[in-house]
Amino acid sequence: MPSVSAVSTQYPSPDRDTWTTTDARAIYELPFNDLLFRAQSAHRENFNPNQIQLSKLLSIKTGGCPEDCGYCSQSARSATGLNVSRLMDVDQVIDEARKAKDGGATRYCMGAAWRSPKQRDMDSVVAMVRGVKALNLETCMTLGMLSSGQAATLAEAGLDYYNHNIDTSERFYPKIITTRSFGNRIETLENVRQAGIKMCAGGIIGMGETPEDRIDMLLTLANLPSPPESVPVNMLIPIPGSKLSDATPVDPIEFIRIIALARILMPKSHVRLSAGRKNMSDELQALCFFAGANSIFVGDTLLTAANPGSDRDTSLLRRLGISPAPMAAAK
Ligand code: SAM
Ligand code: DTB
Ligand code: SF4
Repeated sequence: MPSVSAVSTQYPSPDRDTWTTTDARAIYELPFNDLLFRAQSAHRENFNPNQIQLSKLLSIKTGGCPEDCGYCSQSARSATGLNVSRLMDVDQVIDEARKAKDGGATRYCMGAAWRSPKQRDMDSVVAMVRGVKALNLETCMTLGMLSSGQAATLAEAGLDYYNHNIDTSERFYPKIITTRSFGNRIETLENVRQAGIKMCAGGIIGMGETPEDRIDMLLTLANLPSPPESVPVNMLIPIPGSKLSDATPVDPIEFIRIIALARILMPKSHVRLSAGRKNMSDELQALCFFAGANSIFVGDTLLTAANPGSDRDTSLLRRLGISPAPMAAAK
């Protein structure tokens, strides 16, 4: 194991050169306490360590998706027994957003089980963005692949964030998804960035990938021309009937190491402890917050799967002395 001093302690300078694979692997392999100390130091330089951002998810169009993502409950190619629904009405989405705001969320994330939005759906999603923004919530959407024109339309509507995950390393990607490529994902991220929408991009841990795949996924994100403002790290929720229903659970210590590495490689980004918290102990979540995670999804449900819910989260945050972060000032 290398000591702290054996690894470069400088971030790429000034803030943004590229990180090398050698550096990232050496940081990941530091003794646990050195790794967490370094991650917590990077965290404190950039954020209030006792605040976390609260987001709420809503599935605005559930199931029947043509893509074959092996982890997902919503792929039409897996027998997950999910009820398929049409795109929700705009008013209903805005009502749900109001409830989320009352529950303390500052960002509202709307997800659709599409390969990409159809032109005929764009008016509705634009109306959703405008309506949710009018409630003084930050808006986020995840609708699959976007053309540059669609990204421009969403930017014009005032969309704050677009979520589009690279999910894993480029090498492991074809083992999980065959209906679109890693390159397709990067193209959409470029379209989002070009349109001036903030980027939310991360991935999933626990799909049978190696530690090197996890590290390479973070390196791809950190080395984008500008890294994502928001980095969701999901722990796989094994969905019965999906291809990954029997995936081997992740070692929690390795999971914490990945959160710490995300914090160090992308010191100014929000790192979201995303799907999978329901299966995590309070202690594991606490260590993830110490390692630099500073955002969560609140509420009983993610898109289709269960989340801890407000009683457990309120109790956990109170016991940790962590409070919800106020909404970022609009730029
Ligand atoms: N259809 C859109 C897309 O794929 O871009 C948006 C919705 S999709 C459900 C959003 C992300 O949720 C996926 O990219 C994946 O990272 C994450 N996700 C989906 N199912 C999951 C599961 N069972 N466990 C953990 N994360 C999951
Ligand atoms: C992300 O990285 N995680 C969220 C959000 N982006 C859209 C989705 C998690 C989905 C978990 C499985 C489900 O609810 O179906
Ligand atoms: Fe469809 Fe998104 Fe699920 Fe893939 S992750 S099957 S694109 S809803």
